[in-house]
Amino acid sequence: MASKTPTVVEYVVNRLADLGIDRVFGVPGDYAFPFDDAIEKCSRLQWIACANELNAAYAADGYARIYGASILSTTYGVGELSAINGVMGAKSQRLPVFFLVGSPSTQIQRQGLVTHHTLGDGIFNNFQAISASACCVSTNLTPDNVIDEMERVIREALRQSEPAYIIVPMDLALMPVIGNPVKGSPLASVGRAKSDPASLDAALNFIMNKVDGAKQIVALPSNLVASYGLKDQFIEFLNKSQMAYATPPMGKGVISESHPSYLGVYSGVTSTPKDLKAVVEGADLVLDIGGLIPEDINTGNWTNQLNPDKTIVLGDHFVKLGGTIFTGLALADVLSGLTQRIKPVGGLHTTEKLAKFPMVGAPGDATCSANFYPRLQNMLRAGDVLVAETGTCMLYTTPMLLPEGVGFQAQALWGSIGWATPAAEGICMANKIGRTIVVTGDGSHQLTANEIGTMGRYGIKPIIFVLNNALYGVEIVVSETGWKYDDLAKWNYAQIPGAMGCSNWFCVKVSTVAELDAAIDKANSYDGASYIEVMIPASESQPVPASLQNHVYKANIPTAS
Ligand SMILES: Cc1ncc(C[n+]2csc(CCOP(=O)(O)OP(=O)(O)O)c2C)c(N)n1
Ligand SMILES: [Mg+2]
Repeated sequence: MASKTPTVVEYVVNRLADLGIDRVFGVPGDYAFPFDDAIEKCSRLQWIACANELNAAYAADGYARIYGASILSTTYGVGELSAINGVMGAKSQRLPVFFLVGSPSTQIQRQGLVTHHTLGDGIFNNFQAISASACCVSTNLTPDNVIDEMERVIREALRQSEPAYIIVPMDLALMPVIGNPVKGSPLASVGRAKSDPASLDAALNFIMNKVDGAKQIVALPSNLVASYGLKDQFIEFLNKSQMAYATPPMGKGVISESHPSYLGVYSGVTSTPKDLKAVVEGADLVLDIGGLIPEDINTGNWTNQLNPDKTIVLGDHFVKLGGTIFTGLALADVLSGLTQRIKPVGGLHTTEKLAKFPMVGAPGDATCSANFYPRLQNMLRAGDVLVAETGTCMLYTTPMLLPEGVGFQAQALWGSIGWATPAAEGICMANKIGRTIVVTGDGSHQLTANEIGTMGRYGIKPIIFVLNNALYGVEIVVSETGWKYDDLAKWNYAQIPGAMGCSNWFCVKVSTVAELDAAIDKANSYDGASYIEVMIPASESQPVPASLQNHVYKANIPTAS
């Protein structure tokens, strides 16, 4: 017996499930009920009921970082606009998030009826323009375009590695599709971009010519290597070439930090180890793999001084050195072409090595950053993903040497506080091999802490460290002390999971090193989620010198002399 023709929404969710995505993060709503129902009925997808749409978008961001793509579902207007900050963050990180939105029916639209979740102006496409601006591709689905459109949207989202906006009105959503449904394949076996063969050959010859003429070469892999699913391919390239490599902060965790060719974290004057800046910038040739983002945090406040005449950018669909540019290329093809052709190249070394943080702190000492981060580092093991929130914790985790097999996720470019807690939910659900360990400041956590209830509901087991300094501490570091707007409401953090219905969570507040050690021991052996509130002295947060702040803000107004 022929199977029933799927409706538009059934087709969409099943076509996306073909990619191997197994969760949908969202908040239901009336215009989106057709999507919500189709998702709940799809046996390959689990609906994750997030506390709000922003959390859902962050969770989808986290899931996509590990699996390679994800699904987010919201209602029209109020839902999608709440999600938009998180979807923009996913775009900045180059993550394919399929953003599903249900809208008022075309019957309502054609009659010009004024409905809820609109501005009362009879206009039904004004939010679409906003949501679509966070995506690289968007589509309005109908029964007769859905099959072609889904192929186009999936291909484009994966080709550009960015979110895709998919909207369908309630009435059309429930009509059967017209045409022959497509059965897709899992993400790992889907081809992404393709290269023009002649351009690829020319680019590879060009790069190899420069490589052969150089004695000291260093590679700088960016997070795009991870977004395009090229981690293993890059490791193959390293093993064959034995090329030295360093990661910019945004590339941290993409590639192993215990590989013999690993040099450290390259970010201008804030590079670790210190002499890495001179080593990278003194090399005959730099291979910038993925395209280093010249953003302030990623470059030690723009103190990177890479010589553009010695830096080949293996970018997103191009290769470039100075004015020589090859286009029509896929990064995957360039990397595999180089791996085939390259021979071992000369090594490059720093005098210092990226080392483990010294273990400091006597049992009776009060907890502080100096004794917390070595302990966090010490507990990491292969398979873990460390998720670091924007704030003071980024300053400590970026130079932290990660053991083999430990991933690292942060939102350095977009930098929207509150990201880490829901993102960790998505990461935890996609990370089937190890633990998800979150470190967040208290201020950031206050934005999205309600996602803890969702974590408890679905039984995931993250380890969460909330650093309680009762302050937006990093704001003081980059500004001044004394502003009341940096003081936080004093929450009893360790009570949050219990209040949110998380049963069997290990929750504790620690204020001494002995308590911290005991809490970490327990979390390491506990078969359940752990939530550890760590007291950090507010006095640690002190402003950096005015000269550095002027450099960071570029706000040094010249005075007439
Ligand atoms: C959505 C958003 N709002 C505001 C900011 C500005 N901001 C950046 S860091 C920060 C404070 C973070 O404080 P906390 O999480 O407590 O970390 P701490 O530095 O105290 O450890 C704020 C408010 C931001 N980056 N994103
Ligand atoms: Mg704080």
